[in-house]
Amino acid sequence: MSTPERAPLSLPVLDEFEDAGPLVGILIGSESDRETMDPALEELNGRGISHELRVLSAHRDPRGVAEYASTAALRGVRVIIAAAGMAAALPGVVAAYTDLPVIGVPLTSSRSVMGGLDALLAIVQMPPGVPVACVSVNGSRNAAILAAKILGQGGGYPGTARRPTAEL
Ligand code: RP5
Repeated sequence: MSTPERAPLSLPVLDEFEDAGPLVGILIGSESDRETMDPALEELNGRGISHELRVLSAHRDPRGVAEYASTAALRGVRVIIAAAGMAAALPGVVAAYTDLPVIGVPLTSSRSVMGGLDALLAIVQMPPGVPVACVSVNGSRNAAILAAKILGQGGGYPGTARRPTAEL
C-alpha cells in the first residue's frame, strides 16, 4: 500500500517562527493609536531592547490577536504591551491567550466619550485569575520602562504552570 502524500502544512502562524521574535511585543488596537506609543518606542530603543509593533484589534481581528498572543512566547517575546482606547479589550484578550506578562496602556481616542477613563476601567477591571498590569492613560513610556524592569528580573522563579488557554 502506498503512503498517501501529505499536503504541506500551511498555517500562517508557523511562518512567524522563522524569525526570532523580539523581547517586547507591542500591540495597538488601531492605526490611530500609533503616535501615542512613540514614547514607548523611544524608551525601548534607548535601552537597546528589541521590540515589534503590530496593529491588531481585539474587536476587529480577534483571531489575529489570539494567534499573536498564543505564539508570542514561542517566538521569544517576554513581555507584551497592549494599548487601546474606548472599550479597550485588547490587553485582557491578549492575557487570555498567554502567560507572558501583559502591560495595558489605556489611550484617549478621538471617539472616546470619557477621555481615556473608559479605556482605563476596561483594562483595570480584569476578572480574578487573568491579571493585566495597567499604566496611566497614554502612559506608553511607563509601559516600556515597566517592561524593561520585568525583563531585568531574569530567571529564578520557576514560573506558573501553564493553564489551559482558550481555543483559537
Ligand atoms: C480602539 O478604538 C482603538 O484602540 C482606538 O483607540 C479606538 C478608535 O479606533 P479607530 O476607530 O480610530 O480605528 O479599539
